[in-house]
Amino acid sequence: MRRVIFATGNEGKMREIRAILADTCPEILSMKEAGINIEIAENGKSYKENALIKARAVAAASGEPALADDSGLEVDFLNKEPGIFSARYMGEDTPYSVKNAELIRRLEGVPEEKRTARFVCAIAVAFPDGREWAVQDSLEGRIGYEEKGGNGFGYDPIFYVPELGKTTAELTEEEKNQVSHRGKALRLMEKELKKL
Ligand code: ITT
Repeated sequence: MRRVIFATGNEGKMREIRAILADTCPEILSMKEAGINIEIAENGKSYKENALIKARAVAAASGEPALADDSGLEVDFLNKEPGIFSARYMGEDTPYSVKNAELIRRLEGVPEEKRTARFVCAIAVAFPDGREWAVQDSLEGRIGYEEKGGNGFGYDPIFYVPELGKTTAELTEEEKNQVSHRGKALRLMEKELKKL
């Protein structure tokens, strides 16, 4: 697929997506670049449903193929909160330094082995002719005790990957894309798109 619109308003996601898909999809437009300015109600019950809602809306509005990402952080000790509500947790406009501090506070006194968490990412594609599907993958980790690292975005500074001994905010973008939920899900989607 040479040209595709990526249905996201999140700049952090967009940067990663462009790097991950650089080889197979040279022309990836953000919604802004494609001149699409629509409000999309993310009222699905799962990451895949929400990703499909976003991709479908943008394919319909543009008449072009659209990809979308719906992702989130699941903290096991908090019954998988914030999950699909990760962007809206404590309010969409609340700075991540505040959201991250609150998650750390809610895990105060919780031992290492119970701090397990994962990043989940669903990627959906929708074509103007109605064909659509979604894939999903994840990255396992633990919630740290303080913010670490200045790369990435969102919850990256508190998401510690034991195998790497670093948070995802301490990884370079390339390192993160190799192991991340988004990297894995996008590569799964790439494989499916190549079959078309
Ligand atoms: P769009 O819907 O416009 O794509 P959004 O930020 O609202 O942007 P989501 O509804 O999918 O996207 O929410 C995902 C949230 O999960 C995101 O805002 C971050 O808080 C968090 N998240 C997802 N992937 C992440 C990552 O790689 N690193 C850090 N936080 C991540």
